[in-house]
Amino acid sequence: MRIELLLGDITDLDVDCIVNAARPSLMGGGGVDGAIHKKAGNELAEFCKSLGGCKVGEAKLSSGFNLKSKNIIHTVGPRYLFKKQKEEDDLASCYYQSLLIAKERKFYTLVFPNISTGAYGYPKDLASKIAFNTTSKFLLENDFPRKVIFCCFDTENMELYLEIFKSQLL
Ligand code: AR6
Repeated sequence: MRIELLLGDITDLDVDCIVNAARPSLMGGGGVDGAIHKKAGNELAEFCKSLGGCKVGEAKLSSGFNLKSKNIIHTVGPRYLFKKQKEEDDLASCYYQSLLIAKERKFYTLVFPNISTGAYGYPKDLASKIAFNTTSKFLLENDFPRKVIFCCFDTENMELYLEIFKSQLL
C-alpha cells in the first residue's frame, strides 16, 4: 500500500518531505503554515523570500531547516468561494504539482496536510476526495514518491479519509 493515513502534527514527522498549506507570499501565517514556520525557524522565511511567492495551485520546494523533515513543499490552496470547478482544479493542482516535485527529486515519502480545509474553508468531504483521487492516479502512473501519507489534524478529516480507504478495499 503506497498511501497511508495518520492523525497528528505534520511538523513532528521525520520524512523526506512534508507539504505546507501556504499563502501566496510564502512568508508564513496561521494553521499548519504557522506551525511549520515556527518549528523550521526564521531561516525558512529568509529562504522563502528568494522563491518569489507562489500562485494558487503551484508548488515550491525548500529544505526543512530545523524540522525533522528534510524538505518542505509549499503549495497554495484555493479559498472556497463556491466557484466549484476552478477551485476543484486548483486544489487538484496543489496535490499534482507537489507530487511532481517529489517525483523529480525521487523523494521516498511525501506527507500532505488537508490543504485548504482550515482557514480557506474548502468543504472537507470534497477536499478529501480530490486529494485521494489525484494522489492515487499519480502513484499508479509513477514510481516516486514511493509512499504518500495524508496527515490529518482533526478527527473529522481522519474519518472522511477512513471512509475513502474503506471504499477502496471493497
Ligand atoms: N499538522 C497537520 N495539520 C495541521 C496542523 C499541523 N500542525 N495545523 C493545522 N493543520 P490551514 P488552509 C490542519 O488553515 O485552509 C494559513 O494562515 C488543519 O486542521 O492551516 O490551506 C496560511 O498562511 C486543516 O485541516 O490551511 C494561509 O493563509 C489543514 O491543516 C491559509 O491559512 C489546513 O488548514 C491557508 O489555509
